[in-house]
Amino acid sequence: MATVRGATIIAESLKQQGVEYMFGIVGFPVVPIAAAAQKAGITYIGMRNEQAASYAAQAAGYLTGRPQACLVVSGPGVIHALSGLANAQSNCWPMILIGGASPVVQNGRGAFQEEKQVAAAAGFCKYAHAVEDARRIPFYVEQAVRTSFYGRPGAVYLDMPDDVILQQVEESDYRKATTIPDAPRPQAMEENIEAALTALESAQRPLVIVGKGMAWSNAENEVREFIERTQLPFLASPMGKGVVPDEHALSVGAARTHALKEADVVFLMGARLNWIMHFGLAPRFSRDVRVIQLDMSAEEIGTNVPAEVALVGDGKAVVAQLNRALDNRQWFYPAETDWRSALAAKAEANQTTVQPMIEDDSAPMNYYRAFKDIREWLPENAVIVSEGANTMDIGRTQMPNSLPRSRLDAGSYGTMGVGMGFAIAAATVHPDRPIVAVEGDSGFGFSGMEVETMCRHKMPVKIVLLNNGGIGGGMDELPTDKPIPVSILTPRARYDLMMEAFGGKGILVEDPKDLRSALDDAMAFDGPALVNVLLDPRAGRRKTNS
Ligand SMILES: Cc1ncc(C[n+]2csc(CCOP(=O)(O)OP(=O)(O)O)c2C)c(N)n1
Ligand SMILES: [Mg+2]
Repeated sequence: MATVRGATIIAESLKQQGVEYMFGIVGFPVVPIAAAAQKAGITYIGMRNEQAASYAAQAAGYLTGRPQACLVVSGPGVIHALSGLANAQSNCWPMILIGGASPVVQNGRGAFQEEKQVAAAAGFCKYAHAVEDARRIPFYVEQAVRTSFYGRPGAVYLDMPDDVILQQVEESDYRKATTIPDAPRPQAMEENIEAALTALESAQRPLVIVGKGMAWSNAENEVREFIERTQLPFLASPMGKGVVPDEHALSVGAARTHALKEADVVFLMGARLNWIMHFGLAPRFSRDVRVIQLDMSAEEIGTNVPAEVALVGDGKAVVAQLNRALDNRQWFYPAETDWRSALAAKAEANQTTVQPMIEDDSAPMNYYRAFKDIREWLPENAVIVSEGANTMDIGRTQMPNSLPRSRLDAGSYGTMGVGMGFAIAAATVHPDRPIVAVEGDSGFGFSGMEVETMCRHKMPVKIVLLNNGGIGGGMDELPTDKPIPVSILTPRARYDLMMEAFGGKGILVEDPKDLRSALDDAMAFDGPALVNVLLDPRAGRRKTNS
């Protein structure tokens, strides 16, 4: 009778449950798992830090629709990866972390890299469990993977002790689990569908907010149809961008502040009223705003603002219900209203404010001038990764998305250091699409070593680094007569040479007149490239120098 090792059972179970990608760092005791995963046909990407690996796994999960794996060693490896669990939970993205663990027989003895891993992970997970016997691996993998992406997605953790990884079991002694079907797509109550449309019809100043829940549920066709048919003004949450193209005529993203403040009825589609949406509260929202809320999770309904109508269900299924219900109504939001005119006027005024910065060709350049060239250069089907403070916030307004699931940023948890892992995940999942990471110099630094991973795997990621020499701003030179201010980094640091060190292409840009050709050279290069764009260290959202 043939025997099988625990490592092989976990690799084959993961593959069977739709795990195609594994990001990690090997060492004790997980080397056999990584090797078995490769043998089982899972793509294994060896990374340089577990944080970045755990960020990569969750982005791959969001992009593929099923959890993808992160594999880490016991003790410090698991602890580093907790950042990824927390970020995935906050973003509602699926991922499975597999942590190696000390052998069960050494528990409590002070084993090498021994840690209370299940307890540590549990606080940042939907599900965390230790596997105590190799014969139970198919059961635990099925339960973990299913929990990760059914309902509201999130992180799960499995603890794999060394002796379970190495355990040899008879093939006849364990049973494979069944393959988990796609996630259920529950519909909302019919009466609530009607109530939602009636509430929208009663609005003077309606606004649809499209969140990343709609991107996750692949609802782009349904949401686009709904917006077209109702003619409702909409804006997107940061990662809801592209579900409906940002440049759609009904987008009021360019008048975001005004739209949120003055709307009388808000239809929250797969978005949360958390800090990103100013909690739905005054003064950023109208004090008596009425809310229609669509969410996968019933627990989310009413957070911060009571919902007038609750649509609990899958984004794609529920918007399809709304579209069908529209067949019986002759209603759409009229073409000419005071609300539309006010939003258009506001958008135009906002554009007028930033136009001089866009057109300012002086060196060193400002953010808006840099984004002018980046925007014209960006291919329409690019996956845009972004992190930083100004870099990310200004970039959100200056780089439009026309496709769903094509913007990955610091997200609900506001995490710096996610960008390189996200870019590696995007390059792995979408080898046919351009991957562009627009990074602040601080944001890049958290996981900058991952450029080696990109070079080793010849991933054609294009990094555009907006280098102002600091966290939100820098200095012309480091002071020699006083302590270095807390947010200051090295002025004009040569991050481009980091990319060159590993065989990628690095380009330094000091004058805006050279930016476009540098971007073109980066795109033409067959491999990873980093364009290091030196910005005015005092550049900001508003012009600070004359
Ligand atoms: C893990 C983590 N640590 C620290 C922070 C605090 N933080 C917010 S933005 C930021 C960096 C902003 O600087 P940069 O990336 O250079 O962008 P800039 O605003 O300068 O364009 C930091 C460190 C964070 N959000 N996440
Ligand atoms: Mg900076």
